[in-house]
Amino acid sequence: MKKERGLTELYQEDPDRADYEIFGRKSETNRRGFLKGAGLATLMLTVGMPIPYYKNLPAGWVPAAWADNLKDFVIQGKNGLDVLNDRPVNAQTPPHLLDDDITPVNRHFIRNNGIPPTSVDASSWMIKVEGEIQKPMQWSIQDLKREFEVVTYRLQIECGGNGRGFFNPPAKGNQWTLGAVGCSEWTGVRLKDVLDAVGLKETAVYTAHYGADTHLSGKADKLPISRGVPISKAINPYSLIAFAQNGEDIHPMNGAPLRLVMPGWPGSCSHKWLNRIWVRDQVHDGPKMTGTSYRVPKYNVAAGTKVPKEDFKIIQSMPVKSLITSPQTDMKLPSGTRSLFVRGHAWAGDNHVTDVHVSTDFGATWVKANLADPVNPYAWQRWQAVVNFPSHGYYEVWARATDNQGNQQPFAINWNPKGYLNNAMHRIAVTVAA
Ligand SMILES: Nc1nc2c(c(=O)[nH]1)N[C@H]1C(S)=C(S)[C@@H](COP(=O)(O)O)O[C@H]1N2
Ligand SMILES: [Mo]
Repeated sequence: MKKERGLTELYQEDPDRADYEIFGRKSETNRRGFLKGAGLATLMLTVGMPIPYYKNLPAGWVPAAWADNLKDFVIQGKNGLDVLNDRPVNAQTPPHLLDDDITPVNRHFIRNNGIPPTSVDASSWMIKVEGEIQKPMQWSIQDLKREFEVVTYRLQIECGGNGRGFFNPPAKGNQWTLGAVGCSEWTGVRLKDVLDAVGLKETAVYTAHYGADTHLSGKADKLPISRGVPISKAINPYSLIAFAQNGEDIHPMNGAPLRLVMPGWPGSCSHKWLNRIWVRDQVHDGPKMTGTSYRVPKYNVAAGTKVPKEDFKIIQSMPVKSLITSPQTDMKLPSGTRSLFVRGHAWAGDNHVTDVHVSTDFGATWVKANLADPVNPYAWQRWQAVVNFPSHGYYEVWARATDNQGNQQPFAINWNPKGYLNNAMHRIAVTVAA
Protein backbone atom coordinates (compact mmCIF):
# COMPACT_ATOMS: atom_id res chain seq x y z
CA MET A 1 0.00 0.00 0.00
CA LYS A 2 1.64 3.19 -1.19
CA LYS A 3 0.89 6.37 0.64
CA GLU A 4 0.60 9.33 -1.69
CA ARG A 5 1.14 11.89 1.01
CA GLY A 6 1.43 11.56 4.72
CA LEU A 7 -0.54 13.49 7.26
CA THR A 8 2.54 15.29 8.52
CA GLU A 9 3.58 16.33 5.03
CA LEU A 10 0.08 17.47 4.17
CA TYR A 11 -0.09 19.50 7.34
CA GLN A 12 3.36 21.00 6.86
CA GLU A 13 2.48 22.34 3.44
CA ASP A 14 -0.78 24.00 4.35
CA PRO A 15 -2.19 23.08 7.74
CA ASP A 16 -5.54 24.79 7.42
CA ARG A 17 -6.20 23.37 4.00
CA ALA A 18 -5.11 19.89 5.11
CA ASP A 19 -7.45 20.05 8.07
CA TYR A 20 -10.28 21.16 5.90
CA GLU A 21 -9.60 18.62 3.18
CA ILE A 22 -9.19 15.68 5.47
CA PHE A 23 -11.81 16.30 8.11
CA GLY A 24 -13.99 19.10 6.81
CA ARG A 25 -14.88 21.92 9.12
CA LYS A 26 -18.34 21.66 10.57
CA SER A 27 -18.56 24.45 13.08
CA GLU A 28 -16.42 26.66 15.27
CA THR A 29 -16.87 24.51 18.34
CA ASN A 30 -16.59 21.14 16.66
CA ARG A 31 -13.48 21.87 14.63
CA ARG A 32 -13.62 18.75 12.59
CA GLY A 33 -16.62 17.16 10.98
CA PHE A 34 -17.00 13.59 9.84
CA LEU A 35 -15.16 12.32 6.82
CA LYS A 36 -16.99 13.03 3.65
CA GLY A 37 -16.57 14.48 0.19
CA ALA A 38 -13.05 15.71 -0.45
CA GLY A 39 -11.83 14.44 2.91
CA LEU A 40 -12.99 10.94 2.21
CA ALA A 41 -11.47 11.09 -1.26
CA THR A 42 -8.15 12.19 0.22
CA LEU A 43 -8.19 9.40 2.74
CA MET A 44 -9.04 6.74 0.16
CA LEU A 45 -6.29 8.06 -2.06
CA THR A 46 -3.92 7.78 0.85
CA VAL A 47 -4.77 4.20 1.76
CA GLY A 48 -5.25 3.26 -1.91
CA MET A 49 -8.62 1.52 -1.58
CA PRO A 50 -12.20 2.10 -0.49
CA ILE A 51 -13.04 2.32 3.22
CA PRO A 52 -16.35 0.44 3.63
CA TYR A 53 -17.00 1.69 7.15
CA TYR A 54 -15.87 5.28 6.63
CA LYS A 55 -19.11 6.49 8.24
CA ASN A 56 -17.93 5.17 11.60
CA LEU A 57 -14.68 7.13 11.58
CA PRO A 58 -14.83 9.56 14.49
CA ALA A 59 -13.99 13.20 13.84
CA GLY A 60 -10.38 14.16 14.31
CA TRP A 61 -9.31 10.54 14.44
CA VAL A 62 -5.96 9.87 12.81
CA PRO A 63 -6.25 6.83 10.54
CA ALA A 64 -3.86 4.03 11.47
CA ALA A 65 -2.54 4.09 7.91
CA TRP A 66 -0.87 7.36 8.84
CA ALA A 67 0.70 6.13 12.03
CA ASP A 68 4.05 5.63 10.30
CA ASN A 69 4.25 9.27 9.37
CA LEU A 70 3.51 10.32 12.91
CA LYS A 71 6.24 8.01 14.18
CA ASP A 72 8.70 10.08 12.18
CA PHE A 73 7.43 13.27 13.75
CA VAL A 74 10.18 14.45 16.08
CA ILE A 75 9.51 16.56 19.15
CA GLN A 76 12.75 18.12 20.36
CA GLY A 77 13.53 17.27 23.95
CA LYS A 78 11.11 14.35 24.07
CA ASN A 79 12.10 10.73 23.81
CA GLY A 80 10.08 7.61 23.08
CA LEU A 81 6.65 9.24 23.10
CA ASP A 82 3.88 7.98 20.83
CA VAL A 83 2.62 10.88 18.77
CA LEU A 84 -1.17 10.84 18.37
CA ASN A 85 -1.41 14.03 16.41
CA ASP A 86 0.99 16.61 15.08
CA ARG A 87 -1.38 19.57 14.89
CA PRO A 88 -2.04 20.23 17.64
CA VAL A 89 0.77 18.18 19.12
CA ASN A 90 -0.49 15.34 21.28
CA ALA A 91 1.85 12.63 22.47
CA GLN A 92 1.68 9.99 25.18
CA THR A 93 4.30 7.93 26.96
CA PRO A 94 4.32 4.11 26.78
CA PRO A 95 3.86 2.72 30.32
CA HIS A 96 7.30 1.09 30.51
CA LEU A 97 8.87 4.51 29.91
CA LEU A 98 7.00 5.89 32.92
CA ASP A 99 8.90 3.69 35.36
CA ASP A 100 10.82 6.53 37.04
CA ASP A 101 9.55 7.84 40.38
CA ILE A 102 9.96 11.33 38.93
CA THR A 103 8.87 11.51 35.30
CA PRO A 104 11.79 12.98 33.32
CA VAL A 105 10.99 16.06 31.24
CA ASN A 106 11.63 14.09 28.05
CA ARG A 107 9.03 11.51 29.08
CA HIS A 108 6.22 13.81 30.18
CA PHE A 109 3.23 13.57 27.84
CA ILE A 110 1.97 16.52 25.79
CA ARG A 111 -1.60 17.57 25.33
CA ASN A 112 -2.08 20.73 23.29
CA ASN A 113 -5.39 22.17 22.20
CA GLY A 114 -3.86 24.93 20.12
CA ILE A 115 -0.53 26.18 18.86
CA PRO A 116 2.08 26.90 21.57
CA PRO A 117 3.76 30.30 21.58
CA THR A 118 6.86 30.09 19.38
CA SER A 119 9.16 32.49 21.18
CA VAL A 120 8.88 32.90 24.90
CA ASP A 121 11.11 35.14 27.00
CA ALA A 122 11.08 34.05 30.64
CA SER A 123 12.74 37.29 31.78
CA SER A 124 9.93 39.50 30.47
CA TRP A 125 7.02 37.08 31.05
CA MET A 126 4.22 38.59 33.12
CA ILE A 127 1.32 37.02 34.98
CA LYS A 128 -1.58 39.22 35.97
CA VAL A 129 -4.43 38.51 38.34
CA GLU A 130 -7.70 40.42 38.16
CA GLY A 131 -11.43 40.11 38.74
CA GLU A 132 -13.10 39.55 42.10
CA ILE A 133 -10.09 40.72 44.11
CA GLN A 134 -9.11 43.78 46.15
CA LYS A 135 -6.33 45.00 43.85
CA PRO A 136 -5.33 43.72 40.39
CA MET A 137 -1.62 42.94 40.35
CA GLN A 138 0.98 41.54 38.02
CA TRP A 139 4.30 39.87 38.50
CA SER A 140 7.32 38.81 36.49
CA ILE A 141 8.68 35.34 37.22
CA GLN A 142 11.54 36.96 39.17
CA ASP A 143 8.95 38.86 41.24
CA LEU A 144 7.06 35.67 41.99
CA LYS A 145 10.26 34.02 43.21
CA ARG A 146 11.12 37.02 45.36
CA GLU A 147 7.73 37.71 46.88
CA PHE A 148 6.43 34.23 47.59
CA GLU A 149 7.70 31.05 49.15
CA VAL A 150 9.13 28.79 46.45
CA VAL A 151 8.11 25.15 46.86
CA THR A 152 8.92 21.90 45.04
CA TYR A 153 6.58 18.92 44.95
CA ARG A 154 6.13 15.78 42.91
CA LEU A 155 2.73 16.23 41.33
CA GLN A 156 0.85 13.97 38.98
CA ILE A 157 -0.95 15.41 35.98
CA GLU A 158 -3.32 13.14 34.07
CA CYS A 159 -5.39 14.14 31.07
CA GLY A 160 -9.13 13.74 31.72
CA GLY A 161 -9.28 11.76 28.47
CA ASN A 162 -6.48 9.31 29.31
CA GLY A 163 -7.78 5.84 28.34
CA ARG A 164 -10.34 7.18 25.87
CA GLY A 165 -8.93 4.88 23.19
CA PHE A 166 -10.45 1.88 24.96
CA PHE A 167 -14.03 3.16 24.76
CA ASN A 168 -16.61 1.21 22.81
CA PRO A 169 -18.54 2.73 21.18
CA PRO A 170 -15.59 5.06 20.66
CA ALA A 171 -15.60 8.62 21.93
CA LYS A 172 -14.39 11.49 19.76
CA GLY A 173 -11.10 13.10 20.64
CA ASN A 174 -7.52 12.01 21.13
CA GLN A 175 -7.40 8.24 21.38
CA TRP A 176 -5.18 8.13 24.46
CA THR A 177 -4.53 4.67 25.81
CA LEU A 178 -2.44 4.64 29.00
CA GLY A 179 0.26 7.27 28.80
CA ALA A 180 -1.39 10.69 29.17
CA VAL A 181 -0.09 10.87 32.72
CA GLY A 182 3.13 11.91 34.40
CA CYS A 183 4.54 12.83 37.79
CA SER A 184 7.35 15.34 37.54
CA GLU A 185 8.83 17.47 40.29
CA TRP A 186 7.33 20.93 39.87
CA THR A 187 8.83 24.07 41.39
CA GLY A 188 6.86 27.26 41.78
CA VAL A 189 4.78 29.35 44.13
CA ARG A 190 1.46 28.45 45.67
CA LEU A 191 -1.52 29.90 43.82
CA LYS A 192 -3.01 30.40 47.30
CA ASP A 193 -0.22 32.79 48.30
CA VAL A 194 -0.74 34.82 45.13
CA LEU A 195 -4.50 34.96 45.73
CA ASP A 196 -3.86 36.02 49.34
CA ALA A 197 -1.70 38.87 48.03
CA VAL A 198 -4.44 40.23 45.76
CA GLY A 199 -7.13 39.65 48.38
CA LEU A 200 -10.14 37.62 47.25
CA LYS A 201 -13.49 39.35 47.49
CA GLU A 202 -16.40 37.47 49.01
CA THR A 203 -17.87 37.25 45.52
CA ALA A 204 -14.93 35.13 44.28
CA VAL A 205 -16.10 31.62 43.39
CA TYR A 206 -14.01 30.37 40.45
CA THR A 207 -10.73 30.97 38.63
CA ALA A 208 -10.37 31.44 34.86
CA HIS A 209 -7.03 30.61 33.26
CA TYR A 210 -5.47 32.20 30.20
CA GLY A 211 -2.28 31.40 28.32
CA ALA A 212 -0.24 32.44 25.31
CA ASP A 213 -1.09 29.58 22.95
CA THR A 214 -3.21 30.41 19.91
CA HIS A 215 -6.26 28.85 18.30
CA LEU A 216 -5.76 26.33 15.50
CA SER A 217 -7.80 28.52 13.18
CA GLY A 218 -5.19 31.24 13.53
CA LYS A 219 -7.89 33.68 14.61
CA ALA A 220 -6.48 36.07 17.22
CA ASP A 221 -9.81 36.53 19.00
CA LYS A 222 -10.30 32.81 19.61
CA LEU A 223 -8.83 30.89 22.51
CA PRO A 224 -7.88 27.22 22.27
CA ILE A 225 -8.86 26.61 25.89
CA SER A 226 -9.64 28.55 29.06
CA ARG A 227 -10.67 26.52 32.06
CA GLY A 228 -10.80 27.20 35.77
CA VAL A 229 -11.37 25.65 39.18
CA PRO A 230 -13.47 26.47 42.24
CA ILE A 231 -11.65 28.67 44.78
CA SER A 232 -11.37 25.68 47.15
CA LYS A 233 -9.11 23.89 44.64
CA ALA A 234 -7.23 27.08 43.76
CA ILE A 235 -6.23 27.60 47.41
CA ASN A 236 -5.17 23.99 47.93
CA PRO A 237 -1.51 24.22 49.06
CA TYR A 238 -0.45 21.88 46.22
CA SER A 239 -1.98 24.02 43.46
CA LEU A 240 1.08 25.75 42.02
CA ILE A 241 2.12 28.41 39.57
CA ALA A 242 5.21 26.57 38.37
CA PHE A 243 8.32 27.76 36.56
CA ALA A 244 10.52 24.66 36.75
CA GLN A 245 10.13 20.96 36.05
CA ASN A 246 12.64 18.59 37.66
CA GLY A 247 14.87 21.56 38.43
CA GLU A 248 15.07 22.49 34.73
CA ASP A 249 13.17 24.95 32.60
CA ILE A 250 9.72 23.64 31.77
CA HIS A 251 9.71 22.00 28.34
CA PRO A 252 8.27 24.38 25.67
CA MET A 253 5.45 21.91 24.97
CA ASN A 254 4.65 21.58 28.68
CA GLY A 255 4.02 25.27 29.18
CA ALA A 256 7.33 27.15 29.48
CA PRO A 257 8.02 29.49 31.08
CA LEU A 258 5.02 29.46 33.47
CA ARG A 259 2.11 27.11 34.05
CA LEU A 260 -0.42 26.02 36.58
CA VAL A 261 -0.17 22.59 38.14
CA MET A 262 -3.50 21.52 39.64
CA PRO A 263 -2.61 17.97 40.55
CA GLY A 264 -5.28 15.29 40.85
CA TRP A 265 -7.76 17.13 38.64
CA PRO A 266 -8.11 16.79 34.87
CA GLY A 267 -4.86 17.97 33.25
CA SER A 268 -6.86 20.67 31.48
CA CYS A 269 -7.03 22.60 34.79
CA SER A 270 -3.22 22.90 34.70
CA HIS A 271 -3.02 25.79 32.27
CA LYS A 272 0.21 26.13 30.28
CA TRP A 273 1.94 29.29 29.06
CA LEU A 274 -0.02 31.01 31.83
CA ASN A 275 -0.21 34.81 31.68
CA ARG A 276 -3.53 35.74 33.29
CA ILE A 277 -5.89 34.57 35.99
CA TRP A 278 -9.33 36.11 36.15
CA VAL A 279 -11.12 35.51 39.44
CA ARG A 280 -14.81 35.15 38.70
CA ASP A 281 -18.10 35.48 40.58
CA GLN A 282 -19.54 32.50 38.73
CA VAL A 283 -18.43 29.16 37.34
CA HIS A 284 -16.07 30.01 34.49
CA ASP A 285 -17.56 29.65 31.01
CA GLY A 286 -14.48 29.82 28.75
CA PRO A 287 -13.73 27.43 25.88
CA LYS A 288 -13.69 23.76 27.06
CA MET A 289 -15.54 24.70 30.28
CA THR A 290 -19.08 24.49 28.88
CA GLY A 291 -21.27 21.99 27.05
CA THR A 292 -19.97 18.49 27.58
CA SER A 293 -16.25 19.36 27.73
CA TYR A 294 -14.52 17.75 30.71
CA ARG A 295 -17.92 16.71 31.97
CA VAL A 296 -19.50 13.34 32.68
CA PRO A 297 -23.11 12.32 33.28
CA LYS A 298 -24.28 12.79 36.88
CA TYR A 299 -25.32 9.13 36.92
CA ASN A 300 -23.85 5.95 35.41
CA VAL A 301 -24.99 5.24 31.88
CA ALA A 302 -24.85 2.15 29.66
CA ALA A 303 -22.36 2.26 26.78
CA GLY A 304 -23.70 4.28 23.89
CA THR A 305 -26.36 6.15 25.87
CA LYS A 306 -27.30 9.62 24.61
CA VAL A 307 -27.27 11.86 27.68
CA PRO A 308 -28.99 15.27 27.76
CA LYS A 309 -26.53 18.16 28.24
CA GLU A 310 -28.12 19.30 31.49
CA ASP A 311 -27.35 15.92 33.06
CA PHE A 312 -23.57 16.48 32.84
CA LYS A 313 -21.36 17.68 35.69
CA ILE A 314 -17.86 19.19 35.65
CA ILE A 315 -15.12 16.66 36.44
CA GLN A 316 -13.21 17.51 39.60
CA SER A 317 -10.94 14.92 41.26
CA MET A 318 -9.64 12.18 38.94
CA PRO A 319 -10.35 8.56 39.97
CA VAL A 320 -8.01 5.99 41.55
CA LYS A 321 -5.71 4.39 39.00
CA SER A 322 -2.47 2.46 38.55
CA LEU A 323 0.06 1.55 35.89
CA ILE A 324 2.36 -1.42 35.48
CA THR A 325 5.64 0.19 34.42
CA SER A 326 7.85 -2.91 34.59
CA PRO A 327 8.01 -5.23 32.82
CA GLN A 328 6.80 -4.00 29.46
CA THR A 329 3.80 -5.86 28.10
CA ASP A 330 4.48 -8.91 25.89
CA MET A 331 7.26 -10.01 28.20
CA LYS A 332 8.67 -13.39 27.09
CA LEU A 333 10.18 -15.33 29.95
CA PRO A 334 12.53 -18.28 29.49
CA SER A 335 11.50 -21.84 30.17
CA GLY A 336 11.39 -22.70 33.85
CA THR A 337 10.65 -19.16 35.05
CA ARG A 338 8.20 -19.39 37.94
CA SER A 339 8.16 -15.88 39.35
CA LEU A 340 8.37 -12.32 38.16
CA PHE A 341 8.99 -8.96 39.80
CA VAL A 342 6.41 -6.39 38.71
CA ARG A 343 6.08 -2.79 39.66
CA GLY A 344 4.42 0.50 38.82
CA HIS A 345 2.74 3.57 40.23
CA ALA A 346 -0.70 4.30 41.63
CA TRP A 347 -2.52 7.58 42.29
CA ALA A 348 -6.00 8.73 43.24
CA GLY A 349 -6.84 12.35 42.39
CA ASP A 350 -7.43 14.30 45.61
CA ASN A 351 -7.26 11.04 47.57
CA HIS A 352 -4.36 8.71 48.13
CA VAL A 353 -3.88 5.03 47.43
CA THR A 354 -4.09 2.58 50.32
CA ASP A 355 -3.76 -0.75 48.49
CA VAL A 356 -2.57 -2.20 45.22
CA HIS A 357 -3.29 -5.82 44.37
CA VAL A 358 -2.05 -7.87 41.44
CA SER A 359 -3.54 -10.93 39.80
CA THR A 360 -2.15 -13.46 37.31
CA ASP A 361 -5.29 -15.59 37.00
CA PHE A 362 -7.64 -13.07 35.39
CA GLY A 363 -8.81 -11.69 38.69
CA ALA A 364 -9.72 -14.94 40.52
CA THR A 365 -7.09 -14.37 43.23
CA TRP A 366 -5.10 -11.30 44.22
CA VAL A 367 -1.72 -10.70 45.82
CA LYS A 368 -1.20 -7.57 47.90
CA ALA A 369 1.62 -5.43 46.54
CA ASN A 370 4.12 -3.54 48.60
CA LEU A 371 2.99 0.11 48.41
CA ALA A 372 4.96 3.23 49.29
CA ASP A 373 3.41 6.33 50.83
CA PRO A 374 3.35 9.36 48.54
CA VAL A 375 6.44 11.55 49.09
CA ASN A 376 3.96 14.44 49.28
CA PRO A 377 0.23 14.65 48.63
CA TYR A 378 -0.54 14.30 44.90
CA ALA A 379 2.65 12.36 44.13
CA TRP A 380 2.05 8.98 42.58
CA GLN A 381 2.97 6.03 44.77
CA ARG A 382 5.39 3.23 43.92
CA TRP A 383 4.08 -0.31 44.25
CA GLN A 384 5.90 -3.59 43.68
CA ALA A 385 5.08 -7.26 43.91
CA VAL A 386 6.38 -10.70 43.04
CA VAL A 387 3.96 -12.90 41.11
CA ASN A 388 4.24 -16.64 40.61
CA PHE A 389 3.53 -18.85 37.60
CA PRO A 390 2.66 -22.51 38.31
CA SER A 391 3.63 -23.65 34.80
CA HIS A 392 4.56 -22.41 31.36
CA GLY A 393 1.94 -20.62 29.29
CA TYR A 394 0.25 -17.31 28.66
CA TYR A 395 -0.50 -15.08 31.63
CA GLU A 396 -1.75 -11.58 32.19
CA VAL A 397 -0.67 -9.47 35.10
CA TRP A 398 -3.44 -7.16 36.27
CA ALA A 399 -2.99 -4.33 38.77
CA ARG A 400 -5.82 -2.88 40.83
CA ALA A 401 -5.51 0.11 43.16
CA THR A 402 -7.85 1.08 46.01
CA ASP A 403 -7.99 4.55 47.56
CA ASN A 404 -8.60 5.79 51.11
CA GLN A 405 -12.30 6.27 50.31
CA GLY A 406 -12.64 2.60 49.36
CA ASN A 407 -12.86 3.33 45.62
CA GLN A 408 -11.33 0.57 43.55
CA GLN A 409 -10.33 0.35 39.90
CA PRO A 410 -12.96 -1.52 37.85
CA PHE A 411 -12.35 -4.36 35.36
CA ALA A 412 -14.36 -2.65 32.66
CA ILE A 413 -14.64 0.94 31.56
CA ASN A 414 -17.27 3.08 33.17
CA TRP A 415 -18.47 4.36 29.79
CA ASN A 416 -19.42 8.02 29.28
CA PRO A 417 -20.12 9.95 26.07
CA LYS A 418 -16.88 11.97 25.91
CA GLY A 419 -14.49 9.23 26.98
CA TYR A 420 -13.24 10.66 30.26
CA LEU A 421 -12.04 9.08 33.52
CA ASN A 422 -11.19 5.62 32.24
CA ASN A 423 -9.56 4.04 35.27
CA ALA A 424 -10.02 0.40 34.28
CA MET A 425 -7.19 -1.86 35.43
CA HIS A 426 -3.96 -1.97 33.46
CA ARG A 427 -3.13 -5.45 32.16
CA ILE A 428 0.08 -6.72 30.63
CA ALA A 429 0.75 -9.97 28.75
CA VAL A 430 3.48 -12.36 29.92
CA THR A 431 4.43 -15.70 28.41
CA VAL A 432 6.55 -18.38 30.04
CA ALA A 433 8.20 -20.67 27.49
CA ALA A 434 7.64 -24.42 27.66
N1 LIG B 1 -2.64 26.92 27.55
C1 LIG B 1 -2.96 25.61 27.53
N2 LIG B 1 -2.90 24.90 28.68
C2 LIG B 1 -3.20 23.59 28.67
C3 LIG B 1 -3.61 22.93 27.49
C4 LIG B 1 -3.66 23.71 26.29
O1 LIG B 1 -4.00 23.21 25.22
N3 LIG B 1 -3.33 25.04 26.36
N4 LIG B 1 -3.96 21.61 27.54
C5 LIG B 1 -4.43 21.13 28.84
C6 LIG B 1 -4.64 19.69 28.91
S1 LIG B 1 -6.08 19.13 28.21
C7 LIG B 1 -3.81 18.86 29.59
S2 LIG B 1 -4.16 17.23 29.78
C8 LIG B 1 -2.56 19.35 30.18
C9 LIG B 1 -1.40 18.52 29.72
O2 LIG B 1 -0.20 19.00 30.23
P1 LIG B 1 1.16 18.59 29.52
O3 LIG B 1 1.02 18.87 28.06
O4 LIG B 1 2.23 19.37 30.17
O5 LIG B 1 1.34 17.11 29.75
O6 LIG B 1 -2.32 20.71 29.84
C10 LIG B 1 -3.46 21.53 29.94
N5 LIG B 1 -3.08 22.91 29.84
MO1 LIG C 1 -6.36 16.91 28.85
